[in-house]
Amino acid sequence: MSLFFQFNFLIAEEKNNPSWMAVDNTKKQVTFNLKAAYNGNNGSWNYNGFYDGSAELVVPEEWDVNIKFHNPDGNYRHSVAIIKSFDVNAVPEEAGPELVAVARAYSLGPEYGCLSCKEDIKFKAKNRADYTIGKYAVFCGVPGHGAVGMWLGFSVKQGIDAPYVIYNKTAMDEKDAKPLF
Ligand SMILES: [Cu+2]
Repeated sequence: MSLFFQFNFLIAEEKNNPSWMAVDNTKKQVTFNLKAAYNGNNGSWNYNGFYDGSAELVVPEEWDVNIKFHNPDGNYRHSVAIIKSFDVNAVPEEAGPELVAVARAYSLGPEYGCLSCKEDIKFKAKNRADYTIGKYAVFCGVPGHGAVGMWLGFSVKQGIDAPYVIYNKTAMDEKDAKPLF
């Protein structure tokens, strides 16, 4: 491990337990309540007020994950799809099931999204044999949404015993309303 990596690790990894995360350590289950269009941040294209990877959800490998997705908006469709991480200069324009990187980790028809809808998205935090780096994104698959920032980081990690969330406030505009902590 390089010194640079260690330094980065020390400044970046503040572990948070937000109000929208519920953990059952015995059952190895974590629930994330993700509300699309939580506030006006990023033109309302956000989850719980976060966008552009300003929150990263970190889950131990083999845990059961339930993303309780809620889009209260009746005007803009939104969705959730766990896709591979990407270069921020080459964000996918949309995401259908073919881009989903973790089995069953997507809402119904992620490239279409839904209006005024709720869905439980249940899956196991697993890395595929052909993709072991553990870095993903919670991505709104509706065309144009993820590309303008409607995504959060998502990581599957070995060697941790509880889920947590990392905030990266520098990814947000200082004029933004507070996200849900
Ligand atoms: Cu969206």
